[in-house]
Amino acid sequence: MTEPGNFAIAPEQIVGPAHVLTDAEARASYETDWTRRYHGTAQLVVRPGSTAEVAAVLRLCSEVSAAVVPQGGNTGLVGGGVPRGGEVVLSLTRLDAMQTVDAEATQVTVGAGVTLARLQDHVRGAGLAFGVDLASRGSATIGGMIATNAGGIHVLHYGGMRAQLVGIEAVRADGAVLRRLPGLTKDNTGYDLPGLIAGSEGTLAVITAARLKLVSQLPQRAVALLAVPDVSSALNVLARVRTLGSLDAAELFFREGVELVCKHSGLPMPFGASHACYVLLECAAPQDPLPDLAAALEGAPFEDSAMAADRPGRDALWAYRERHTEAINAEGVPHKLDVALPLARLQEFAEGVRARLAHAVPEARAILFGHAADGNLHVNVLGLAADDDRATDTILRYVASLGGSISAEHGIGIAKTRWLHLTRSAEEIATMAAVKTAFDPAGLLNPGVIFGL
Ligand code: 2HG
Ligand code: ZN
Repeated sequence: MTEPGNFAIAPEQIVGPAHVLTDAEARASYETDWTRRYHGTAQLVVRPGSTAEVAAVLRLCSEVSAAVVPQGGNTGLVGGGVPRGGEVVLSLTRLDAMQTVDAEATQVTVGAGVTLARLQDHVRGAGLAFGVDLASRGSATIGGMIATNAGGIHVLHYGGMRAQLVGIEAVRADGAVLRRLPGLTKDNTGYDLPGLIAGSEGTLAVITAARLKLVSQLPQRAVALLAVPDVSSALNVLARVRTLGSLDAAELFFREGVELVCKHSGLPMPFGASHACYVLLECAAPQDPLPDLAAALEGAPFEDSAMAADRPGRDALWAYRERHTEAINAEGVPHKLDVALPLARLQEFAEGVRARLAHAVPEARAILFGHAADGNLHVNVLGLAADDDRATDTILRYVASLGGSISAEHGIGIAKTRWLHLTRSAEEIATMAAVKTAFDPAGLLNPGVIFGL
């Protein structure tokens, strides 16, 4: 690691003194992740205001081999956006410009630091919508969401962030700018560099802007919250509704999570009795989807239900799902896993993972919730020290044995590097490492992330 004084010129000369944070108090919020599990000391926090400034700062760091951790809204959950110790944190939140929506192409170009909520408001004003949505929309930035190929609640309808990407502007560690933003939906000219940078978790290049695909607004919405006995019943319900074509979200959660949400939010339990499992379905269409949704659910295996078509009613049902993350955080520092299973193994996993944990790590308290249609479950584990990996090891080995993914939508970060080999072959890991070297031969961008130190 280099000392600040070793830079050829002071970073302040590039970004201005107000945007280089050196004292501990000013750096603090950039040095700890949202869960409080991951933290490290940054040499500096630098906040560039343009792509040219990003390039100049990266060149400066590259000259003295200073490692760089790119950071967006700092909502990542795998420790990939905070320093491990001594790096320069490059905060991209000032890159928050949004171009006028291109209504003909149904695309927009925005800076990496634009939050998802601002993008959603901006495109709504032009009568369009963005295909990705997630609970941390107020803070998560577009650059960070691309870097992690974020998923969220509408993946079943529109795909994840990579699927929304028409073009990208990103800066390599050596300061070279890769700019491809013309908005061509068809362009098979060599390798898909934007697609490769998406999901690379800040290890290949620093994203500065993106050209994004937009989708039609579907103004009529209906939400159903159903209490079901188990995951198999939830999937049965899902299958009935999926054929409607208007299904926009299908979320799954369980008794422990709902109880925690109610405890920390003061919300009443959703139904009179407590139930083992809940599935929340949202349909969206140009015309009111509620009658079709209700008809599709007739005879489905649920124990209780609530439906809403108006905005306050829908938000009230969504709260039971969206408040899981904050309720868990209020209870302690969680270990967060983000796995996907083939749908046919989801019921087996939901039961088996609890049984395995009870046996191997009895003090672990697991809360499961997630995106039913994607087979994506968030396994949050409370009750363990930050460096106690026993639950993670038990769960990820089980996931791999069932043919699942150890990292469905949050990335590997530094949290899961030890287990990368469970679902990627030695040849695949070597090929990924060669790609990393091609972009960043000195290994200065987000060292330790994906591959480990
Ligand atoms: C969600 O689906 C996010 O709400 C966060 O992916 C999941 O907190 C988590 O583990
Ligand atoms: Zn999720």
